[in-house]
Amino acid sequence: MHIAVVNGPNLNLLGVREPARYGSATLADIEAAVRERARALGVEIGWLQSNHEGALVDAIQALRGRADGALINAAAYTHTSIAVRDAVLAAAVPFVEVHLTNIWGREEERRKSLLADLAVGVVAGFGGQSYLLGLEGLVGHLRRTKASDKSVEV
Ligand code: CA2
Repeated sequence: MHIAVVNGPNLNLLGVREPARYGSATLADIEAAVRERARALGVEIGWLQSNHEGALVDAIQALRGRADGALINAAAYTHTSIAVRDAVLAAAVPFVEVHLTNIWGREEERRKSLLADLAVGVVAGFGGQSYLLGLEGLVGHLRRTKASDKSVEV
């Protein structure tokens, strides 16, 4: 099973700036923890971070038929990008939306997500652990739904 992890703008600054809000873990620390949990779950991980909306759109489009599922933290594009939403719709890959912070407890402009209604689920507010919780939830969901797909394949 292949899971793609897609990270949006400024997440490359984690651990370097604003540790009081986003924690002291770097994105590389979170990646290492996700890869370790993925090994334990027996799934493969692809990892991407970009500060560019078009690069994220390209990467999300390319998931179609290649990834079984995705974890997406589109960062600020979560709240603004219809282009990222359209790419997620086109990719048609089950995904969990993850956030380090509880976006509904923050400023008004961060309280809406243009992706959440398309997601299998959303995990927000647990720092880097949101990614691990999202991964476990997503893999469980995919294993349950793939198992039920097989039961109708006769
Ligand atoms: O809580 C999250 O995961 C966010 O997606 C993080 C985004 C923010 O724009 C979203 O509203 C919620 C920010 C990514 C990291 O931005 C940094 C900015 C300065 C220093 C360090 C990180």
